[in-house]
Amino acid sequence: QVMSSNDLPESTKELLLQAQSTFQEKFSAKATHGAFAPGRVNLIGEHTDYNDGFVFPIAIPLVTIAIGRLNGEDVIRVFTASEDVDKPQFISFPVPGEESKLSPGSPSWANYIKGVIAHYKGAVSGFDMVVSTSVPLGGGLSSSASVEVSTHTLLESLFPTECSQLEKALTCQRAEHTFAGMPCGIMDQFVSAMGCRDHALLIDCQSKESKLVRLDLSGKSILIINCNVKHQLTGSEYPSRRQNCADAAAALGVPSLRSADLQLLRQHQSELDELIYRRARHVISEIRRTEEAVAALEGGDLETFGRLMVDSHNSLRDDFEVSCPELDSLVEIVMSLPEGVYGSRMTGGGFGGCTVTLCDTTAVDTIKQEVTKRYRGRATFIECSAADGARIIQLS
Ligand code: GAF
Repeated sequence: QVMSSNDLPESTKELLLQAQSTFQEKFSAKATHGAFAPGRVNLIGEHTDYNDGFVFPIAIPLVTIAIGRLNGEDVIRVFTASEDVDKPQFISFPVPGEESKLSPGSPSWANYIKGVIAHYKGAVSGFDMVVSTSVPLGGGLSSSASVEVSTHTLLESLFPTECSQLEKALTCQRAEHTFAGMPCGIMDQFVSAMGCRDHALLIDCQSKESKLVRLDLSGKSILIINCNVKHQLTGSEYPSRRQNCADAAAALGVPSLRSADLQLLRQHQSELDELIYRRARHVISEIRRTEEAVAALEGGDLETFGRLMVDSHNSLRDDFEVSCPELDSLVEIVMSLPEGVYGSRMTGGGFGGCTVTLCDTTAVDTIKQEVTKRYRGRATFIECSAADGARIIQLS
């Protein structure tokens, strides 16, 4: 999957040009190989991926660019153009081999890159690399997956090897587990690798099969609103939710919550801790909602799709407890508009980040005005379409 730099969307082209000039400046040479990988927004199916459930994300036109060049030495040098990362922005380390295994450390931004190099299927030799992104860092739009998948795609270009898209997503997920310490599911890396323009991706996280669902947005918009708050997620909350789900599945006697239904859950209610019961109720109902939402979209029923988005938000807020006052307030403001809004919900892991809203394009300005007037913090808006997944870029 190779794309000429001339065919890139304008915003990606601009980011690439900046990365190329940074590369020239830092390494006194021209980059010869390049790749990009997008961030994502999940339309519905939250905290279901690590329960073998369904998710329904799109890749977005915000991307990470990774460009590089073989350096003929036994060293890998990486510069990040992002300034709001822990310093230094430049690191170098020996090419991993028998004597020098890669390990995570500081600066933390480099762990995503080192992790992918460490787990890459092919043999790697020395190279120089610049990474640059337009995905807001820590904004719940999968900036980390886009760094991992763009790094992997650059490696595929520099060191070609047989590797399926699924293997690539799994390698990047493994990098995040082992080098960034985040026990994420497969959704973010999967859609960053396999997203497709004008389509959402229904991923069955049990079979790891996926289906593209056409997203006809004529007269409609997907509006992402960033609440610009990040409460701690990587720390303890995400792993503890995973544990709650594993405990629930064990108590219900099923391999994962995908195999349970609400009836089974109710039968076991008296033996379950109240918190575990609510966690499971979110996951089980969210898996069902996701299937219903996809069917509604395929049938052109946006009202039902929107209602399920709001049900999803309420369940994440009340049962799974991963929302926060800022996200709740954004959803409430948007849903209080009298017309033009189908649905709105928090998206991604939670505890900050973004909401996603499905609305008529004519309602976008009113939503922005209303949020700007009523939201207590500083919200930022991204109107987005469904974009392509990662590609190798043929540099001109
Ligand atoms: C984060 C994780 F990385 C995903 O795997 C997923 O679990 C998501 O939170 C919640 O749906 O983005």
